[in-house]
Amino acid sequence: MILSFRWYGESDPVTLDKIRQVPVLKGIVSALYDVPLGETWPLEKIQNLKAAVERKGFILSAIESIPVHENIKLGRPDRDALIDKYRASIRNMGKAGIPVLCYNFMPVFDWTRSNMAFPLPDGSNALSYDDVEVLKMDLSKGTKDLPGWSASYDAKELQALLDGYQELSEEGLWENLKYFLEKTVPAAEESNVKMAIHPDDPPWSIFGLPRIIRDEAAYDRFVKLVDSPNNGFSLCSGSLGARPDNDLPAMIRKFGAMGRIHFAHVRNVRITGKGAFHETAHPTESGSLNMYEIMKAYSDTGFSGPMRPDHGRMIWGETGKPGYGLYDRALGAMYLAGLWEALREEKK
Ligand SMILES: [Mn+2]
Repeated sequence: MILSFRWYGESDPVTLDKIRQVPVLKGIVSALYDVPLGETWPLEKIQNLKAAVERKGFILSAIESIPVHENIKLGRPDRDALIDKYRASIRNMGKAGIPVLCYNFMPVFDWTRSNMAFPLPDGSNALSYDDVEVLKMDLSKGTKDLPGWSASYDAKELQALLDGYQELSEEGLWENLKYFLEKTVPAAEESNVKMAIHPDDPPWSIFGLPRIIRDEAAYDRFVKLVDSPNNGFSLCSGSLGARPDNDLPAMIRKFGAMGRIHFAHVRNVRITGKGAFHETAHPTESGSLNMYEIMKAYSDTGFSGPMRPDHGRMIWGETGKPGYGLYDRALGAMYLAGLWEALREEKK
């Protein structure tokens, strides 16, 4: 297992110099943030990113993410041209020797929350989600007023997307995902890149949009879409764990044994009601998930890919990108490293 940390590039206030003072971290997970959506990632830029990470003593263990253009998800006429560019990005990743590509297939909204600074009893704050609050959000002005939403669609663009997905439905989205994978997985195979889809977050439909990568049944279906070891998962415990019916240790054992888990996001979450949860510190006692059993499942299945603490709380007065401060993620990394060391020692 390569314990890793997400870094948002040179403009991230959480610098590589800070990250390298967390003693257990070996890998960095990052992306190019200046390539327009839909364009091919240039080899030279990927190599420069890799060199910047390696200069500080890390390996670039995964790319998270190369975004998938909405027109690919919607199956619009220009999708073939867009997929060709995506394939070229995968080949360039392969040439640069980067082994894992995290991506997602969530329509319009990536991860979604109702409160970016939900107060916890200890005085820290974390991201939270509640279906009731999300239903009250006003989409009539586009995305600009939504919490944590950076890309912007104006009212007309957003409505066109919502209508497009309404018409497409869940089955249509599955078909378009299969189409995308049939074209990209062969490029990943040739390039020695493992494609790793991130689950939807939250793992259920929001705003009437189809969201399909949400539970074990979806994972079963996904691995069969294109039956290749290069077609696998970024298994995110915090995303999938917002559904009490997802048995995470069982899913890790099942898909880990199949060699389909290529990247692990490990964090805890507390379920507070139906369609409601908030993020927490990483330890088991902080939330609803048994982190020991999750880590034991990874250890027992011989997981060797990158793993990272996921979103952290904001603690000690830190401000910055919600979920991506330094302090609580560093605590999370230490906790995961401790569990891992104990599990490895027990095996000896
Ligand atoms: Mn995640």
